[in-house]
Amino acid sequence: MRFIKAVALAGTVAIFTATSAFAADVKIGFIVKQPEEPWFQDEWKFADEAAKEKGFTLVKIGAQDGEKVQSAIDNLGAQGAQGFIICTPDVKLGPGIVAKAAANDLKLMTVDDRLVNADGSPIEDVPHMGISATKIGEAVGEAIVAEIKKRGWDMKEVGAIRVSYDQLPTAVDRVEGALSVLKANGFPEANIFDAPQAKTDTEAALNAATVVLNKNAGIKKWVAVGLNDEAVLGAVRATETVGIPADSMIGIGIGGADSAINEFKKPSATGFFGTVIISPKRHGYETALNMYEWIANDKEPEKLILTAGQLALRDNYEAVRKELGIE
Ligand code: FCA
Repeated sequence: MRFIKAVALAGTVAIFTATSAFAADVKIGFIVKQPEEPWFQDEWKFADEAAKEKGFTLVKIGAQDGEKVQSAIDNLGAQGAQGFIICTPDVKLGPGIVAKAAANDLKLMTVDDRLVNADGSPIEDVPHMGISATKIGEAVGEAIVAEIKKRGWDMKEVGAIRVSYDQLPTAVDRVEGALSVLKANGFPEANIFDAPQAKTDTEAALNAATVVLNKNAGIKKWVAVGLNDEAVLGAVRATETVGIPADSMIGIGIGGADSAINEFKKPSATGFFGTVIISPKRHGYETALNMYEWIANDKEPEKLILTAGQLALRDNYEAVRKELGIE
């Protein structure tokens, strides 16, 4: 009896050691297209939490173009990683990324921006976590319409800046979601102006929105939509530059990371009226955890997870963040 107990105990210890040794061997890459953007820093922060919790190594890499993506994947392969999560700088790199991952024997998941095939259709085989873009866009549109009504504006006199990045499907879904609600509420289509940004950051959006404002100097009241907070912030900065006061602008972003929070912290309100907060915790922690489970326990992640968002304004963003567990 004593012998059996001893053997059982030794077995337990052996299994325990084997599992923890294995966790330490797991290496997961987390590649993002814009490492300087607060959203991606938050994703990394929450992915780090998963790494700490499970005991695996997380390798964070910024890759702003296709070449950097290729070398990042090769690098992960050479380091002995088993898988990676990526938000690609260009969704059209899809087939190339899939091939590179396979060549390096790396499991692949995507986050935020879904890879597409040569014909533009999504690569459905690669597990993806994105935001429910149309719905979140609609929430932006509803909040803008509510504020237009509250301010008693005549929609015929209002212009809408559509800060656009149409090569990215989730960006199209987000802005079209917002604009569909505006149009359904009587916003004239002729007052919607496209401001194509060269990159998904504030500076590019500022440049694009400035062109629209200068071309339509007769319009004195504006609203703005875009794929993220940076896009809308660019439009807000553009209105400030041309002298449109804060109370004549309603910009609502998507994100809720520091870009938006810093704006809400300013002593007086700007044209950045609100944001739909999305969850970097789900996109960072959960994707990293799912990848770990795939590698360590052969548990395949769901092919498609779409996360929700919640509107936050200057006066309630702290409560909303707390509610979402991202404080
Ligand atoms: C895209 C945008 C990011 C963020 C993310 C969820 O990647 O570029 O700003 O909104 O989707």
